[in-house]
Amino acid sequence: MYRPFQLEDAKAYVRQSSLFAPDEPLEAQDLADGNVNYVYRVYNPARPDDRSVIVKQALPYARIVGESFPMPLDRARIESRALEVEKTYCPDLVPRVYRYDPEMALTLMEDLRPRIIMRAGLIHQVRYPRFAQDLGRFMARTLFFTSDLSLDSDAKKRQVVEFTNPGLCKVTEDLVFTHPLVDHPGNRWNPLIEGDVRRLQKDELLRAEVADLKMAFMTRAEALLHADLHTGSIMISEQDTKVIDPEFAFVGPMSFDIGTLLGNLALAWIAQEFHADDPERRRSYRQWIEGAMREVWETFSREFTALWEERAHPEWPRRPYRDTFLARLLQESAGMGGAELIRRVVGLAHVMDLESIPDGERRAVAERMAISAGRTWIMERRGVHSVDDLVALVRTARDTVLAA
Ligand code: SR1
Ligand code: MG
Repeated sequence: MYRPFQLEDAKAYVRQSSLFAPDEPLEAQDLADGNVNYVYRVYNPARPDDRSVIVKQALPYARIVGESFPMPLDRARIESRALEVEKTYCPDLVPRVYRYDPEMALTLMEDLRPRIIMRAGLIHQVRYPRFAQDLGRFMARTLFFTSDLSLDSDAKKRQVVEFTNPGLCKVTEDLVFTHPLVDHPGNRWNPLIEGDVRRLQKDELLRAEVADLKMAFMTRAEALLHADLHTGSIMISEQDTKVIDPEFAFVGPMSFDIGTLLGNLALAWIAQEFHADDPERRRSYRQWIEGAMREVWETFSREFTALWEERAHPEWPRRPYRDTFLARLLQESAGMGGAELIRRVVGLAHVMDLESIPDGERRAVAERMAISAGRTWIMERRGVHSVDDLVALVRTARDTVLAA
């Protein structure tokens, strides 16, 4: 029978898992810092660096909100299966799964220490030399090989069924696309930006564009998405990168993964206004983030193009259709990224990049930049032809807010 685990339950579970010797000493540590699940690390205190495992358990609700925010346990199945699929195409970029237990909605997986959550590194201006190429390749390969460009028509339809994830898709539909632009009790924001939020929520043209993006999210079964690909879903070091937490996975529009990632890099860029107090340090770190945004997209489009050229079903034409496809994909990614920028300021689930700015006035400045950049990424997306266009819109948002 399912029951939520406490620290001791996690230890006892691992003890009987045969991953450790019967007499091996074990300790457990609570690691949960995401929004939704329990996460424990169980380890041998005499050999903590090479004898450890992660116990991740889904709760029937979102951990940070409580029972008023139900979330299906089936997400543990979705996550373990998505990790298997991702491993097929990018074995070096995902954690190893040792066991999935459907009854306990629990997964035993590789402990990724000493890598850290990328968002924390970005806040402290850490540069990750492999990140952009790793994420560009991750998205190119997972999105290409799970799309109709690569899968047979019947296998693709079976994939849609297997990864039907209604509960978690609804969370995204609400939290990313619907709630931030209406008066919803789940929303929260810094009271100092009340006027900006109310203006945003009265913007009917913006609401129409976001409705169009939501329609794409809900109806376009293009490829198996990670579907929560923000910088909190990446564990990283200067040596390598792991993409974690694909519990929101479903078959949807590729632009959602690309846009979520670019939007979160833009949030990191904006938050440097206060995290990097020294102007030279700020300028140089922002330059690194801009380079990473560019390289993510360039690696993605180069590898995706090569796969299309060499591996796509012959039924799919190459050029000029491929060029049209990629141009549209970047524009729609801008829109998805814009929705992400806005919802992280106005919606239920905020991000540490901004939340860790202690002074409310200073945080409000960064939040206004995020709202303004998000709005222009959405409204002006049809004029976006490169990542430089997206960077330019973020810089304009910064300049406009600072000049006001
Ligand atoms: C209550 S869940 C809120 C958010 O956390 C996840 O990481 C997703 O981003 C979701 O929108
Ligand atoms: Mg997550």
